[in-house]
Amino acid sequence: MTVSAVASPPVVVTIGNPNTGKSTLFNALTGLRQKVGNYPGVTVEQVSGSARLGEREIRLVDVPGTYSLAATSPDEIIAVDVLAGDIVDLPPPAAVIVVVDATNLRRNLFLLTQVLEAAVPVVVALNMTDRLAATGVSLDHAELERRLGVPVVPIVAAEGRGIDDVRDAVAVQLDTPRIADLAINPRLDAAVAMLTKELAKDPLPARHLEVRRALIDVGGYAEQRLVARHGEAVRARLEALRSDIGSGRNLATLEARDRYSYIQGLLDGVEQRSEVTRERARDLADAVLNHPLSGTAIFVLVMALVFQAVFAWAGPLVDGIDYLTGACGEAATALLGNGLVGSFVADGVIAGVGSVVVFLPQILILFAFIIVLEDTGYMARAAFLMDRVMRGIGLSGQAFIPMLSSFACAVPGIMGTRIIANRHDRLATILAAPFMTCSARLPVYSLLIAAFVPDTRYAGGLLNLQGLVLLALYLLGILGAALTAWLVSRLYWRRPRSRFLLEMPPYRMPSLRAVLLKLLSRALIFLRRAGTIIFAVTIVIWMLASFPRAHAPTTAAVAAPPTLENSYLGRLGHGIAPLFAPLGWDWKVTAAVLASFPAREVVIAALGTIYAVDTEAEDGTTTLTGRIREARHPDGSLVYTLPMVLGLLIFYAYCLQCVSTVAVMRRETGTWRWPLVAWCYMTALGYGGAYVAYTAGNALLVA
Ligand SMILES: Nc1nc2c(ncn2[C@@H]2O[C@H](COP(=O)(O)OP(=O)(O)OP(=O)(O)O)[C@@H](O)[C@H]2O)c(=O)[nH]1
Ligand SMILES: [Mg+2]
Repeated sequence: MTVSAVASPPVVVTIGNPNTGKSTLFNALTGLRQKVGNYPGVTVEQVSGSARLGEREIRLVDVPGTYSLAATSPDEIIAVDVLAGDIVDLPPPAAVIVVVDATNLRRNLFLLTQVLEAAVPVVVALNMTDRLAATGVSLDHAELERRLGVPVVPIVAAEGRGIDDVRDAVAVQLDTPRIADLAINPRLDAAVAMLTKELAKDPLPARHLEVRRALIDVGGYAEQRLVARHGEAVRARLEALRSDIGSGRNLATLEARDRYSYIQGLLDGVEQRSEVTRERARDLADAVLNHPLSGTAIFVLVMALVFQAVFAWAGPLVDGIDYLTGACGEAATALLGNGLVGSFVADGVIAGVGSVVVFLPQILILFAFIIVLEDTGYMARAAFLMDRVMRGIGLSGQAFIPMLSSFACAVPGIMGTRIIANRHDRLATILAAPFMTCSARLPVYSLLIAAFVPDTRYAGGLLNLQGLVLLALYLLGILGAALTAWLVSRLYWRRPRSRFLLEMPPYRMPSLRAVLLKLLSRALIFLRRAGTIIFAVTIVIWMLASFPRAHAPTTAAVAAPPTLENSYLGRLGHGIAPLFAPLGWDWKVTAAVLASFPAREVVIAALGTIYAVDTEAEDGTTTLTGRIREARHPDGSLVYTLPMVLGLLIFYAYCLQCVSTVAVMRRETGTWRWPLVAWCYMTALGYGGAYVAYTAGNALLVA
């Protein structure tokens, strides 16, 4: 090291099995708010933040969970790369915190023993110790620490207990170099040492860890990397060493056998299990929820109730916000007058952005349910149930969690596909994900439903028609996703092979604080979009709708606003309208839909602004719902007829109107090909569906 080297903070990584609380610990140590959830595969990329250990600062890195260093899926590979120091701009870790689920030690220690084979300081964070009693396990952690030779710190990350002990232990370990002294298979260790030495002459020397994986995992990630770096000769060398060590037996099988017998020895006398009734309750609940019949029935019931709530509970709140934006608009007009500024604030900003913000309550209600269902562990049961269905349409069961996240937004959904190891399965999921009804579609659906679907109630008020229609639209999205996945898997002539490996998380009482925090972050995402992209598009629409100003022939000072028909927007809209006339749209709908291609909820803001500017259509109603109900074609017929509205809903269910999704598809597939294919395919499907609904609907109405 040169003297001039500026000390950048040492890197410490939290590594461990999925769903063990790594991100929870990371958040506690850094004060950040990474996503946490009660199912495996929540974290799919590495995230870093700084944390303080007394005087000292460290750079803490959170990575996706992995069961083994034999990484196969893109998210697991990230964990291994971070550990090996193979990430650009991220130095190799100076210490590793292995987060271990105390209630599931046997499986968790598998990864730990692999990490211990690297010469890096290790602290074991023994998490979930609050659940030990409930699962009937008692642990002698001091004895475990003695046997492992590295600090074992019992913690409850979710409640912040033991976090300072982790800080102290890491601080000590950072100053104590550790030699890899774990010897599980001496012959393998010797071969690893030998090959590492042989490859050390190359400009990019190989590390022990990587060589070990390359030897054990035939054709795996590590082998491919070694061959890419050191040439084809390595492959033959690996083969020779493998048959040497294993005498013909599979090294991966040997590894599992050796490690588990070592772990058996470690835990003997450390872990005591006793029969506990809580576990039996869990088994009973699982039997009911995972059963194809009772499980499906409960799932459908739960979902139906959730969608009821979206309309039933949000009503008063939506009315309140609607009233407020109306009042704000009127106040702005009263204050600023009917001139350019007044119109800009009232018709542009308030009518546009306000019309989208109105939908915040519904989005929050829907997410409150989804978050609670996730945190209790119910969603993982639903995922298990869907396994057969998913495989039937050509998706792997692992696709469930990414598809589920897509109900919020396709962007995290598509990133979540990193847990899928198989490339084709992953692609099918990426292409299917944008069909799931994201929260940006909810406002569009909700506006049209509130305006055109009567609030009829059934079953003594328990079910209402509006909620059922909304549920149907969600099912329409799922249908589109299923069709797409099926098509993709057909085109590739293959079916997913991998059995579903989702591990059942425990049932938990969700904490109010965690639920509220997640809701807050959803609300902020929504409002941020309203304040940026929606705001910007609204201004553009308002300008296009308010200019050019006609210059009065006399000396009158103020130029008169154009009629909407004669504005730039009107001329543009009229120009493009013929393209969408077959769907029954007038130029105003066309203009609003086109404006919403970058982000679909913009359509609401655009309609809000267009109808607000359109003074001729003014007839006393101030809400957007009222205005679209009254909108008419030049010949006096209503624009929003039932067939047209159905078509519009289908258009929004199927079109890929979201730049962020296109961008993340590009990033995750590494080419423009797939986002382009998806965009054309989805737009064609949306237009086609809308056309069929409109023409068939009209034909039925006439008949
Ligand atoms: N009972 C209990 N629950 C915990 C504890 N720590 C975390 N959890 C919960 O465990 C679940 C998983 O936590 P995460 O931090 O998302 O786990 P992770 O290891 O980052 O998971 P992946 O990113 O999917 O690998 C969440 O529901 C947490 O609230 C704990 O000490 N006790
Ligand atoms: Mg995580």
